[in-house]
Amino acid sequence: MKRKVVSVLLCAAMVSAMMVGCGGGSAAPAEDASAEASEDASEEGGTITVGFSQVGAESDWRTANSESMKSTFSEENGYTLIFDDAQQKQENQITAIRNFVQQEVDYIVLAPVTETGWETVLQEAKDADIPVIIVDRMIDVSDDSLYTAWVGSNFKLEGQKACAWLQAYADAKEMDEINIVDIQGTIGASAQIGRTEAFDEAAQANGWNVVGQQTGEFTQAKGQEVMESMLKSNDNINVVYCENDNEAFGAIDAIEAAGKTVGPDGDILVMSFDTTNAGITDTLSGKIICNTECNPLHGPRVAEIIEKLEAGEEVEKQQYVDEGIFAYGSDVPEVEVDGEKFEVTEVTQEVIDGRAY
Ligand code: GYE
Repeated sequence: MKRKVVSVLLCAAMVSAMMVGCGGGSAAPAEDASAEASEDASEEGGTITVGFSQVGAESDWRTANSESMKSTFSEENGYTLIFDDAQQKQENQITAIRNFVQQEVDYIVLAPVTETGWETVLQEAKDADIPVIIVDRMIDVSDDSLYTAWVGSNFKLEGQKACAWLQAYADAKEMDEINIVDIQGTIGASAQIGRTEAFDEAAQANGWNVVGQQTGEFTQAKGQEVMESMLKSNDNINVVYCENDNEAFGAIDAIEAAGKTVGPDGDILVMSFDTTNAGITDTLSGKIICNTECNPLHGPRVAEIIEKLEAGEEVEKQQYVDEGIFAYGSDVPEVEVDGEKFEVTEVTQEVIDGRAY
């Protein structure tokens, strides 16, 4: 993949020296395409250039994911990474992809903010013969040839595991009723669609009383705001299903500020997804009673796909990551979804210390 190295080196030098873009387009923030990296690349006789359009920096999960991508696609691993933070806006991602096409990168990696609206820009990448790898959330396109491969989580299954845990916990604790709020993720993102779908189905099947359902945009600030307003209008909430850890942190702040308590012996059970380090630490204390894993370490997985493509090998079109479910205490040792059993890990300090993120 040496053919594009010269233009990439020129581009990286231009971006770092003048903060302008290449090929007439506007500059994508190219924090990793430093002149230093370029010099090393030229010494080594060429690297693989990856343009990565990241959703944003909305959550701890996202930070861990960005770090995984940056440490994998490093110059010492033979890559030049052009990293673009889209600040949770699809239009920024579309601009970034167009810049990557102009810069003639070797691969485009896209973590899409929402599922729809990608046809036009991905057709442009296809016309330029640049393979596109989708990571984390999925895209909804009628033509599968618009991307080469996808790797990410089974978000519906994550939600189903979490909901199965709640019903089993409610049975074990003989809870009379479940008055539950769903603080959703970014509407239209696969992680929201899957987790909400599982929630809606479980609420209906188990007769939970859904007190409220509103997006918290996967952020702590919005999670707090939504929980505050839900608490003002409802006195009976006893469970909150947060679609990620950062929303849970915000919800806990709102609950405590309202003079209520969280935890196994408190007023409200807080559930969450991601199992980030801070999230699972709150599960150790019971503040987050159940935390369903969503693994952010996609860098090596994407690199494996690229290495196979470089070697001319076939790659799987879609790959799901294996994930666990973690809880405070051992009231529910396992959950069952569609006949399949999943062990629930009781969080201890050893469990936290033994994790990779
Ligand atoms: O759960 C959330 C992040 O798409 C899996 O996005 C990702 C989700 C993750 O903001 O914390």
